[in-house]
Amino acid sequence: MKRSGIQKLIAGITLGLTAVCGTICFADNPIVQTVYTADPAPMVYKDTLYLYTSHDEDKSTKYVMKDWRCYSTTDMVNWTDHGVPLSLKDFSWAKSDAWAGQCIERDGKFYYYVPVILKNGKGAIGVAVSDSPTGPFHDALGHLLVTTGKGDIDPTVFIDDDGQAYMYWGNPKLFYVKLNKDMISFDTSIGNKGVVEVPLTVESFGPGNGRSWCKRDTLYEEGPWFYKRNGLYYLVYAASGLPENICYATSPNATGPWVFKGVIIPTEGGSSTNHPGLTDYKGHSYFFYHNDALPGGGSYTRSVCVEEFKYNADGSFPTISMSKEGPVRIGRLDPYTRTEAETICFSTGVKTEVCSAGGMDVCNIKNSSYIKVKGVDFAKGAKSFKASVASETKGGKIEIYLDNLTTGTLVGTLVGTLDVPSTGGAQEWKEKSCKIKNAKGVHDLYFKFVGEDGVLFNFDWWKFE
Ligand code: FUB
Repeated sequence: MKRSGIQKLIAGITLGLTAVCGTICFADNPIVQTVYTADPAPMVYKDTLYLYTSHDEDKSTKYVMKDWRCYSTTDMVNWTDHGVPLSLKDFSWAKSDAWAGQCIERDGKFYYYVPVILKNGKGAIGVAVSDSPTGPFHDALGHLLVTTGKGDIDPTVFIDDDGQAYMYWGNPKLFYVKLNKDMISFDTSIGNKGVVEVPLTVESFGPGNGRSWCKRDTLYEEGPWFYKRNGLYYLVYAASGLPENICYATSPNATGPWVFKGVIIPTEGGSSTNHPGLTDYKGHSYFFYHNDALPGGGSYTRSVCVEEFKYNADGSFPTISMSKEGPVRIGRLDPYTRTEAETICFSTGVKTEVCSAGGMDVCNIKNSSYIKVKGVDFAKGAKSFKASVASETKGGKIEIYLDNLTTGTLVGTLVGTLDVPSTGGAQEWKEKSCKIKNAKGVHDLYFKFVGEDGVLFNFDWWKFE
């Protein structure tokens, strides 16, 4: 079809902008677009950054949360979906509310601390364990780890240099225990049967602003994130009533007293909660949080985002703003090794599911949905593309673009088209390939899915040759 003059003009401007600022910037935040995620908890293990999240159900109007999710990256822009490593069903004694948790490694085992509601309606913290960061996790105790009956949510765990592990948690109170080396029991010789309540003083957590849904003397609300950096302990937390912002306190000791330091992320957007998760990775500092940025987003349909930041010289935080761009890419993706289709920088219209061939696959693929993969290094050039696909319908096509989609006024480079036939079943996997032209150097890669109405096919992995 011939493009009109105005379309040509817009396309020209688009190309000009592309030349100036690289590729057209499709947002990279939120990190996950296939489900709503909240309460981020990053963990670096070996050379990979794992991200654990809670999960808001689609169209939710309450905190209806049944499982936790896991994602990983090595470049801070492309995230691989590892599915559901832990769910409420794994705790036979729990009833509901799979809220904010944190996973930590000790001696090659991974311990996932999570809050749940018990069958008697009270809250508690449980702990699950796995030999792999991506699970599956199983209930480590067969019963709860700790309960005070006073808002037992949002556990955060840190292992100090001397090997002592601490777990802080709570809303509206703040508690900690000193975990034993086994990570599934705690020192009962301190506090009240081992549980120490942190004094919520104005000096430690800032003066209450009267905005809380119930009366608070300080800004502390929930979602503590506890860690140490350069000998200084940090408690970063969701604060200031609803809608929340994120504040922090520091201390020279793991157990306080804490000194209030101010706001890091001001209130922004339409989610009434926020939740911090921090880590350093490959020499960069990252702040994870959640907001309402995905279409359909709100207080109960949240999405995890990330920003890179630099600590000030005295260890204090700069103010951090929420962005659509997220952090700068810190690696390149090698397209000549098998890449899971669920390794995604940004996508629209697709979902993921457990794959019969192992791991996850991308499903719910419909006409015009797409996946973007950022920073793909084709080096001297690719000649062909191979993918594992399955279709119980008529199938469709994968159009492979570099730098942009070609859609509306956007112009990318179409380097190949893979025909996906019916394979006889939604999990009947077949490898299909097509020729590739002009794919050299580093590019953002787009898979645009094309076909008739309805679900076209599923997509497990891909590779260029
Ligand atoms: O996601 C449910 C709850 O909302 C979390 O546990 C809190 O931190 C808040 O984000």
